[in-house]
Amino acid sequence: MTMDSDATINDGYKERLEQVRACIEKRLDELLPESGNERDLVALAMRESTLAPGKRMRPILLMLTAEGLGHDGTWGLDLGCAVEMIHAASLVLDDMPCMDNASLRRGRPTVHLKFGEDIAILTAIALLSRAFGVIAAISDLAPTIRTQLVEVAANAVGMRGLVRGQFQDLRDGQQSRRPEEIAVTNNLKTGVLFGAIVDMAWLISSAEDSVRPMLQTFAMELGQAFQMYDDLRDTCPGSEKDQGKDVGKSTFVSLYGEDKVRQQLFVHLCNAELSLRQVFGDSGLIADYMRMVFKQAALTH
Ligand code: GRG
Repeated sequence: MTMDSDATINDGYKERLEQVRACIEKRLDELLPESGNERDLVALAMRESTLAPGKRMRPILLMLTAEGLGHDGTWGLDLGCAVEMIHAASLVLDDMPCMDNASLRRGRPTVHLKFGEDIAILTAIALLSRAFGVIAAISDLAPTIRTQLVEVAANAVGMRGLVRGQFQDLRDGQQSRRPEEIAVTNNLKTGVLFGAIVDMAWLISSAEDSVRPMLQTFAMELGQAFQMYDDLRDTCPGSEKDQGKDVGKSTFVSLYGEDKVRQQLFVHLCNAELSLRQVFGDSGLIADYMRMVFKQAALTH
């Protein structure tokens, strides 16, 4: 995989990507409607935190994977939006004073700064329950599949995923950690949600059983790469979120330095692309998309 400009990306692919992105924005807007009451601060914060300009990487990945696996319906869109709400909830909590104490997210003041900590907590809980409600309400889907989708999402949020990853990061990240420990935490914080995304895509398509573990390998490699990218951004001025939040924390960047982390990131991306090829052959919309997202990680500053 090369991380050069997106001049290499086929125009048809770009157009498809923009269509997917536009569908996601529209559906999120529908799923989190304005309450019509300006005092309804939780509803407002749910909308603002989720609709704020994020990359939408998770719903895009879900829709592209489902499409690549042969799904031609609309289930991927609602699932993607549900995952984006879970992700938004995790960002609201992560930014709070008891965690990262951040002031900027997606280029805007964090939810607790704008609305207060009480509203931030309620917003995260409401987004999580909305996400599960959206999954459970997907119509025309076999009940056994729907139940599995709910289980996949629940595992990704709880003690097998985001919550455990965040707990490890908050408590163990203050001491020196072995590289294997950092990798486990990064997987829980970031890789497991990507794993849930590709598993959901697999569950709603009629792809063969054999591709499921390949998709998981792809997701875990992507998760490692993406958490490295996120850690590198911590020192990048001009980002859409706070810098310097990792000072004093044990991360791959503090352990190895930025240059080595960039090299490792590249290795994880190559591994991710290998797994993608095993599943999809050479037709690489997802690989193209990954290149676009990671292009910035190659920048020196
Ligand atoms: C109950 C959902 C829930 C979570 C509780 C707070 C928490 C546990 C977990 C947070 C874990 C965390 C902050 C992981 C980092 C994930 C990450 C790399 C975020 C940045 O993602 P981007 O760059 O953000 O895709 P945008 O804004 O573009 O969507």
